[in-house]
Amino acid sequence: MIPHDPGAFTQGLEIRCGYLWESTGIYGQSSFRRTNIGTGEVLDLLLLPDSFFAEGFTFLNDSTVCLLTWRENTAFLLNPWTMEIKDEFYLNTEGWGICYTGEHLIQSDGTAILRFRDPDDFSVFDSVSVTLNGQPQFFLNELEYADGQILANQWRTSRILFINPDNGNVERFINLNSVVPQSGGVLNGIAANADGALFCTGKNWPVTLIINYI
Ligand SMILES: [Ca+2]
Repeated sequence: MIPHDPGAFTQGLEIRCGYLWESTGIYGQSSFRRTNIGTGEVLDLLLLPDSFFAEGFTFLNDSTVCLLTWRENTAFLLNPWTMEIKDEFYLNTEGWGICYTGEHLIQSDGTAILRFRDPDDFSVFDSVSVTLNGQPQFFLNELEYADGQILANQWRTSRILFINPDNGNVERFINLNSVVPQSGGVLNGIAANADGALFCTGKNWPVTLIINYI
């Protein structure tokens, strides 16, 4: 495990270009951060205007990040190296989590539905309902795309679902209950690296856990 800023109300986590990137929520405190992947030290930070509550994010390429907001109907495009907002899309749902397959964006809104969006104009072209043994899985939150599967953290649980993007079936899940730190809030940050490690943190957690998920 590595240290994590306990003041960070984590909403999204992703590994890119050798750094661990994070978004945090709360009106007046919402941020996007570049952190040291080995120490958790915050190296750079963009603070959003007070009227926006940041949610999940994902990289579209090495120099473009798509960052959701919760109820502000806005998805920002920003440059993670200059921390400048470059553009924005209209978001017609609540924003919770988002990941990128390399071809399209997949977005959650707190329900059991995942929407597939075109990265060029953010339009929805498909969606799946996520089920486990036929039962809808609500509160899908922070997402990650790895090994052709969608990984989803289910809000208010320590479960990470492994979802088949073709049909929404949960193929398996892991539960981090036994390793979640005593202090802090819910699990809300999952980021996979290329070696099969999953970095997991949560709202105001003092640490980021590193687990093997394969
Ligand atoms: Ca993620």
